[in-house]
Amino acid sequence: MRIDVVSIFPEYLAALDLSLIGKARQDGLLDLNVHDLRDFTTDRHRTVDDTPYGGGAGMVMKAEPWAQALASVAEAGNSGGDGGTRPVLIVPSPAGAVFTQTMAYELAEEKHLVFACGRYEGIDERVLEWSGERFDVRPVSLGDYVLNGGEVAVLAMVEAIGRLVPGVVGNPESLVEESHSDGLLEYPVYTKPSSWRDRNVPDILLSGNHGKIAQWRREQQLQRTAVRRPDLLEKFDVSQLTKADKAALAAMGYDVMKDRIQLRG
Ligand code: JEH
Repeated sequence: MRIDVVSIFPEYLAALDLSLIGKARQDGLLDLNVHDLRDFTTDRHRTVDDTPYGGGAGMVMKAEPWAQALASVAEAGNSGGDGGTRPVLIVPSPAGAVFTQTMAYELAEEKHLVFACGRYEGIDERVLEWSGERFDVRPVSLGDYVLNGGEVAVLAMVEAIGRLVPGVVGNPESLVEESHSDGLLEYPVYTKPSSWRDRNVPDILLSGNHGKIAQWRREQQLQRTAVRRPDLLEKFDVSQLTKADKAALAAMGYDVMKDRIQLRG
């Protein structure tokens, strides 16, 4: 997979040289390229921003440097020149659709992703319209809170997507287990020693009974999700529930209906 990131703070993306994603780059699984937007300006001051039409606080990123940068990376990724699928342009924005694991799975299948990191009050809207000719454009938000720019969102998204590219995560079994648990929170984990400051690891995990352990972990997932993220439980696909799951939910005060899970009373 080829990934291009355009930013006025390319050093911000240096963290992608580390850890799993850095290893995947060394192994040739991810071809990650970071570009400085200012390299695509033509004026002496390398200007990337200007005042907003209609007034208001702050500055807006100018269209032309973005058009130059995006045309350049679209070209770079089209070395085959086969006119095949368009690259996906991901534009982090507080006004985007919230980035989800489902999006990460879908984007991990793409050949070429381009990330456009805005700053200030964002990028001139015409850049997104114009980009539609070359890219499949996706305005995406990391979540409902305000950041100062797109870079932190890109670090998170590249990590979430990159780890799903075949070969990037060393143990693909962990990805399979993860996908089976999608939509539920994780179960709690423990390591040695089995007794630490008067706190013991749950006996079941020391029992060696793998069937019982799997059942306990699943119950923990359901319980945690019910308490911490009831919104997830109410959206959960009922057809994924086993008989034991339904019994555990009933014991927690949930009614399992034909198409959804609902808190009783
Ligand atoms: C932020 C790209 C480019 C700051 C404020 C405003 C909110 C009401 N999850 C995310 N949060 N923020 C970003 C993001 C992602 N992905 C993000 C960015 C850029 C992504 C520039 N900024 C800074 C920025 C305007 N306010 C947005 N409004 C709903 C709380 C008030 C106005 C725009 C851009």
